[in-house]
Amino acid sequence: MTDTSYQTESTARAADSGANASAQFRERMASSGGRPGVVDHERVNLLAGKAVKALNDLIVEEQVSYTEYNALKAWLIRVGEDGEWPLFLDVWLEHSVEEVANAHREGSKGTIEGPYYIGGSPEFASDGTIPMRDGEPGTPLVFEGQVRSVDGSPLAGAKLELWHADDLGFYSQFAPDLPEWNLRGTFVADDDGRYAFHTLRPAPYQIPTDGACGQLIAAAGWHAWRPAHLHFKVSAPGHELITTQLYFPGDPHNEDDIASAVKPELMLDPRDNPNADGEIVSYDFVMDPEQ
Ligand code: MBD
Ligand code: FE
Repeated sequence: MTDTSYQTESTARAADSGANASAQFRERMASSGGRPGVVDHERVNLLAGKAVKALNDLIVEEQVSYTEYNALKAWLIRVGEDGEWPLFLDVWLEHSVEEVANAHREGSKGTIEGPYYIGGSPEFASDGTIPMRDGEPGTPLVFEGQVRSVDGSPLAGAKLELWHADDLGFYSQFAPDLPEWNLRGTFVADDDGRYAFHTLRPAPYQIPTDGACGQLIAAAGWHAWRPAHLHFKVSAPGHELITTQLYFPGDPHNEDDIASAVKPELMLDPRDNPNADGEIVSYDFVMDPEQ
Protein backbone atom coordinates (compact mmCIF):
# COMPACT_ATOMS: atom_id res chain seq x y z
CA MET A 1 0.00 0.00 0.00
CA THR A 2 1.09 3.53 -0.71
CA ASP A 3 1.92 5.56 2.34
CA THR A 4 -0.38 8.58 2.33
CA SER A 5 0.02 9.40 6.00
CA TYR A 6 1.68 12.70 5.11
CA GLN A 7 -1.63 13.77 3.56
CA THR A 8 -3.55 14.18 6.79
CA GLU A 9 -6.69 16.21 6.34
CA SER A 10 -5.57 18.82 8.80
CA THR A 11 -2.31 19.51 6.99
CA ALA A 12 -2.50 22.36 4.52
CA ARG A 13 -0.18 21.78 1.63
CA ALA A 14 1.06 24.16 -1.01
CA ALA A 15 0.01 21.76 -3.74
CA ASP A 16 -3.59 21.79 -2.46
CA SER A 17 -3.92 25.54 -2.26
CA GLY A 18 -2.10 25.84 -5.58
CA ALA A 19 -4.41 23.37 -7.29
CA ASN A 20 -7.42 25.19 -5.86
CA ALA A 21 -6.12 28.56 -7.03
CA SER A 22 -5.50 27.17 -10.52
CA ALA A 23 -8.96 25.59 -10.68
CA GLN A 24 -10.61 28.77 -9.38
CA PHE A 25 -8.84 30.87 -11.97
CA ARG A 26 -9.81 28.54 -14.82
CA GLU A 27 -13.42 28.53 -13.66
CA ARG A 28 -13.58 32.29 -13.50
CA MET A 29 -12.03 32.74 -16.92
CA ALA A 30 -14.52 30.25 -18.35
CA SER A 31 -17.56 31.98 -16.83
CA SER A 32 -19.10 35.02 -18.52
CA GLY A 33 -18.20 37.36 -15.67
CA GLY A 34 -14.47 37.37 -16.15
CA ARG A 35 -13.57 36.38 -19.69
CA PRO A 36 -9.87 36.62 -20.37
CA GLY A 37 -10.51 38.52 -23.59
CA VAL A 38 -8.52 38.05 -26.75
CA VAL A 39 -4.97 39.35 -27.08
CA ASP A 40 -4.30 40.07 -30.75
CA HIS A 41 -1.34 38.78 -32.76
CA GLU A 42 0.53 42.08 -32.76
CA ARG A 43 0.53 42.32 -28.99
CA VAL A 44 1.53 38.69 -28.52
CA ASN A 45 4.34 39.20 -31.03
CA LEU A 46 5.50 42.33 -29.23
CA LEU A 47 5.15 41.13 -25.64
CA ALA A 48 6.30 37.52 -26.03
CA GLY A 49 9.13 38.73 -28.26
CA LYS A 50 10.30 41.28 -25.69
CA ALA A 51 10.02 38.79 -22.81
CA VAL A 52 12.08 36.17 -24.63
CA LYS A 53 14.67 38.77 -25.63
CA ALA A 54 14.95 40.08 -22.05
CA LEU A 55 15.69 36.56 -20.82
CA ASN A 56 18.23 35.90 -23.58
CA ASP A 57 19.97 39.18 -22.77
CA LEU A 58 20.05 38.20 -19.10
CA ILE A 59 21.56 34.79 -19.90
CA VAL A 60 24.40 36.36 -21.88
CA GLU A 61 24.92 39.30 -19.52
CA GLU A 62 25.13 37.04 -16.46
CA GLN A 63 26.88 34.15 -18.25
CA VAL A 64 24.21 31.64 -17.17
CA SER A 65 25.55 28.06 -16.97
CA TYR A 66 23.87 24.77 -17.92
CA THR A 67 23.61 23.97 -14.21
CA GLU A 68 21.61 27.16 -13.71
CA TYR A 69 19.55 26.61 -16.86
CA ASN A 70 18.61 23.10 -15.76
CA ALA A 71 17.78 24.29 -12.24
CA LEU A 72 15.40 26.80 -13.82
CA LYS A 73 13.86 24.11 -16.02
CA ALA A 74 13.31 21.78 -13.03
CA TRP A 75 11.81 24.62 -11.03
CA LEU A 76 9.41 25.74 -13.77
CA ILE A 77 8.19 22.15 -14.12
CA ARG A 78 7.57 22.06 -10.37
CA VAL A 79 5.63 25.36 -10.40
CA GLY A 80 3.18 23.68 -12.74
CA GLU A 81 3.03 20.45 -10.76
CA ASP A 82 2.30 22.37 -7.56
CA GLY A 83 -0.31 24.52 -9.30
CA GLU A 84 1.60 27.58 -8.17
CA TRP A 85 1.46 29.67 -11.33
CA PRO A 86 -1.33 31.85 -9.86
CA LEU A 87 0.71 32.33 -6.69
CA PHE A 88 3.95 33.05 -8.52
CA LEU A 89 2.38 35.53 -10.95
CA ASP A 90 0.32 37.35 -8.32
CA VAL A 91 3.24 37.68 -5.90
CA TRP A 92 5.93 38.79 -8.34
CA LEU A 93 4.17 40.40 -11.32
CA GLU A 94 0.60 41.47 -10.55
CA HIS A 95 1.63 44.67 -8.76
CA SER A 96 2.96 46.15 -12.01
CA VAL A 97 -0.16 45.15 -13.94
CA GLU A 98 -2.29 46.81 -11.25
CA GLU A 99 -0.19 49.96 -11.42
CA VAL A 100 -0.75 50.23 -15.17
CA ALA A 101 -4.44 49.34 -14.99
CA ASN A 102 -5.34 51.84 -12.26
CA ALA A 103 -3.02 54.77 -12.99
CA HIS A 104 -5.95 56.87 -14.30
CA ARG A 105 -8.02 56.61 -11.14
CA GLU A 106 -8.74 59.60 -8.90
CA GLY A 107 -10.56 57.70 -6.16
CA SER A 108 -9.25 55.19 -3.64
CA LYS A 109 -6.07 53.28 -4.38
CA GLY A 110 -6.30 49.71 -5.48
CA THR A 111 -3.72 47.00 -5.15
CA ILE A 112 -3.34 43.38 -6.24
CA GLU A 113 -6.10 40.79 -5.91
CA GLY A 114 -3.83 37.82 -5.20
CA PRO A 115 -4.80 34.19 -5.79
CA TYR A 116 -7.47 33.62 -3.13
CA TYR A 117 -10.57 35.63 -4.12
CA ILE A 118 -13.87 33.78 -4.48
CA GLY A 119 -16.97 35.57 -5.77
CA GLY A 120 -20.46 35.09 -4.39
CA SER A 121 -19.74 35.17 -0.67
CA PRO A 122 -22.78 35.39 1.65
CA GLU A 123 -24.40 38.84 1.78
CA PHE A 124 -25.09 40.83 4.92
CA ALA A 125 -26.58 44.21 5.73
CA SER A 126 -24.09 46.98 6.45
CA ASP A 127 -23.90 46.09 10.16
CA GLY A 128 -23.34 42.36 9.68
CA THR A 129 -20.65 39.97 10.94
CA ILE A 130 -18.35 38.01 8.65
CA PRO A 131 -18.84 34.23 8.82
CA MET A 132 -16.45 32.68 11.35
CA ARG A 133 -16.15 29.58 13.52
CA ASP A 134 -17.14 29.48 17.19
CA GLY A 135 -14.10 30.75 19.05
CA GLU A 136 -12.34 31.89 15.86
CA PRO A 137 -8.99 33.24 17.14
CA GLY A 138 -8.18 36.92 16.63
CA THR A 139 -8.92 40.41 17.93
CA PRO A 140 -12.45 41.60 17.08
CA LEU A 141 -12.39 44.46 14.56
CA VAL A 142 -15.27 46.77 13.69
CA PHE A 143 -14.77 48.22 10.22
CA GLU A 144 -16.80 51.36 9.50
CA GLY A 145 -16.95 53.97 6.79
CA GLN A 146 -18.70 55.22 3.71
CA VAL A 147 -18.62 54.57 -0.02
CA ARG A 148 -18.72 57.76 -2.11
CA SER A 149 -18.26 58.76 -5.72
CA VAL A 150 -15.31 61.08 -6.49
CA ASP A 151 -17.79 64.02 -6.53
CA GLY A 152 -18.59 63.29 -2.86
CA SER A 153 -22.05 61.77 -3.34
CA PRO A 154 -22.74 58.72 -1.16
CA LEU A 155 -23.26 55.48 -3.06
CA ALA A 156 -26.29 53.73 -1.56
CA GLY A 157 -26.22 49.97 -1.85
CA ALA A 158 -22.54 49.74 -2.70
CA LYS A 159 -21.14 46.27 -2.02
CA LEU A 160 -17.99 45.48 -0.09
CA GLU A 161 -16.65 41.98 -0.59
CA LEU A 162 -14.15 41.14 2.15
CA TRP A 163 -11.88 38.12 2.41
CA HIS A 164 -8.92 37.45 4.65
CA ALA A 165 -6.79 34.72 6.20
CA ASP A 166 -7.44 33.22 9.62
CA ASP A 167 -5.02 33.55 12.54
CA LEU A 168 -2.85 30.74 11.14
CA GLY A 169 -2.69 32.35 7.69
CA PHE A 170 -5.18 30.06 5.94
CA TYR A 171 -7.85 31.14 3.47
CA SER A 172 -11.09 29.17 3.37
CA GLN A 173 -11.52 27.06 0.21
CA PHE A 174 -7.72 26.94 -0.19
CA ALA A 175 -6.89 24.96 2.95
CA PRO A 176 -8.57 21.87 4.37
CA ASP A 177 -11.05 21.73 7.26
CA LEU A 178 -12.33 25.30 7.09
CA PRO A 179 -16.03 26.14 6.63
CA GLU A 180 -16.65 27.14 3.00
CA TRP A 181 -17.16 30.86 3.62
CA ASN A 182 -14.99 31.30 6.71
CA LEU A 183 -13.81 34.93 6.86
CA ARG A 184 -15.49 35.76 3.54
CA GLY A 185 -18.52 38.02 3.31
CA THR A 186 -20.27 40.69 1.24
CA PHE A 187 -21.57 43.76 3.08
CA VAL A 188 -24.18 46.01 1.47
CA ALA A 189 -23.85 49.69 2.38
CA ASP A 190 -26.96 51.52 3.66
CA ASP A 191 -28.87 54.35 1.95
CA ASP A 192 -26.12 56.78 2.90
CA GLY A 193 -23.36 54.50 1.58
CA ARG A 194 -22.34 53.64 5.14
CA TYR A 195 -21.27 50.37 6.74
CA ALA A 196 -20.00 49.18 10.15
CA PHE A 197 -19.42 45.44 10.03
CA HIS A 198 -17.61 43.00 12.29
CA THR A 199 -14.59 40.89 11.50
CA LEU A 200 -11.24 39.95 13.09
CA ARG A 201 -7.86 41.58 12.81
CA PRO A 202 -5.83 39.26 10.56
CA ALA A 203 -2.33 38.01 11.42
CA PRO A 204 0.82 38.50 9.34
CA TYR A 205 0.84 35.98 6.54
CA GLN A 206 3.40 33.73 4.90
CA ILE A 207 2.83 32.48 1.38
CA PRO A 208 3.04 28.65 1.23
CA THR A 209 6.64 27.62 1.87
CA ASP A 210 6.43 23.92 0.96
CA GLY A 211 5.89 24.33 -2.79
CA ALA A 212 7.85 25.68 -5.75
CA CYS A 213 7.54 29.33 -4.69
CA GLY A 214 8.83 28.45 -1.23
CA GLN A 215 11.70 26.58 -2.86
CA LEU A 216 12.68 29.68 -4.84
CA ILE A 217 12.42 31.87 -1.73
CA ALA A 218 14.66 29.53 0.27
CA ALA A 219 17.17 29.10 -2.56
CA ALA A 220 17.46 32.87 -3.00
CA GLY A 221 17.56 33.61 0.74
CA TRP A 222 14.40 35.75 0.60
CA HIS A 223 11.48 35.64 3.05
CA ALA A 224 7.87 34.56 2.44
CA TRP A 225 6.02 37.20 4.47
CA ARG A 226 3.19 39.50 3.58
CA PRO A 227 2.02 42.02 6.17
CA ALA A 228 -1.38 41.34 7.76
CA HIS A 229 -4.02 42.44 5.27
CA LEU A 230 -7.73 42.63 4.54
CA HIS A 231 -8.75 42.05 0.91
CA PHE A 232 -11.66 44.04 -0.56
CA LYS A 233 -13.60 44.33 -3.76
CA VAL A 234 -15.87 47.38 -3.64
CA SER A 235 -18.52 47.83 -6.31
CA ALA A 236 -21.35 50.25 -7.07
CA PRO A 237 -23.48 50.74 -10.18
CA GLY A 238 -21.88 53.05 -12.75
CA HIS A 239 -18.50 52.97 -11.02
CA GLU A 240 -15.23 51.15 -11.57
CA LEU A 241 -14.76 48.18 -9.28
CA ILE A 242 -12.02 48.70 -6.69
CA THR A 243 -9.84 45.70 -5.83
CA THR A 244 -7.63 46.57 -2.89
CA GLN A 245 -6.04 45.50 0.39
CA LEU A 246 -5.71 47.38 3.67
CA TYR A 247 -2.84 47.08 6.14
CA PHE A 248 -2.06 47.77 9.80
CA PRO A 249 0.58 50.21 11.05
CA GLY A 250 3.59 48.72 12.80
CA ASP A 251 3.61 45.43 10.90
CA PRO A 252 7.28 44.59 10.28
CA HIS A 253 6.47 43.51 6.73
CA ASN A 254 4.74 46.70 5.59
CA GLU A 255 8.14 47.79 4.25
CA ASP A 256 9.17 44.50 2.62
CA ASP A 257 5.99 42.79 1.45
CA ILE A 258 7.03 39.89 -0.76
CA ALA A 259 4.15 40.81 -3.11
CA SER A 260 5.09 44.56 -3.30
CA ALA A 261 1.43 45.45 -2.73
CA VAL A 262 1.59 47.97 0.14
CA LYS A 263 0.91 51.67 -0.50
CA PRO A 264 0.81 54.47 2.10
CA GLU A 265 -2.84 55.22 1.22
CA LEU A 266 -3.79 51.66 2.20
CA MET A 267 -2.68 51.94 5.84
CA LEU A 268 -5.47 51.67 8.42
CA ASP A 269 -5.57 53.51 11.73
CA PRO A 270 -7.28 51.18 14.22
CA ARG A 271 -8.03 52.26 17.79
CA ASP A 272 -9.43 50.52 20.86
CA ASN A 273 -13.17 50.10 20.51
CA PRO A 274 -14.74 52.15 23.35
CA ASN A 275 -17.99 50.17 23.12
CA ALA A 276 -16.83 46.58 22.80
CA ASP A 277 -13.95 44.17 22.99
CA GLY A 278 -11.28 44.72 20.37
CA GLU A 279 -10.63 47.49 17.89
CA ILE A 280 -12.49 49.80 15.56
CA VAL A 281 -11.26 51.38 12.36
CA SER A 282 -12.70 53.85 9.86
CA TYR A 283 -11.93 53.72 6.16
CA ASP A 284 -13.90 55.28 3.30
CA PHE A 285 -13.86 54.12 -0.30
CA VAL A 286 -14.00 56.73 -3.09
CA MET A 287 -15.04 55.34 -6.45
CA ASP A 288 -14.30 56.55 -9.98
CA PRO A 289 -17.30 56.77 -12.31
CA GLU A 290 -17.15 54.30 -15.19
CA GLN A 291 -15.64 55.91 -18.26
C1 MBD B 1 -1.97 36.16 -0.42
O1 MBD B 1 -2.80 36.11 0.63
C2 MBD B 1 -1.96 37.31 -1.11
O2 MBD B 1 -2.76 38.28 -0.71
C3 MBD B 1 -1.13 37.45 -2.21
C4 MBD B 1 -1.12 38.72 -2.96
C5 MBD B 1 -0.34 36.43 -2.60
C6 MBD B 1 -0.34 35.26 -1.90
C7 MBD B 1 -1.16 35.13 -0.82
FE1 FE C 1 -4.00 37.67 0.90
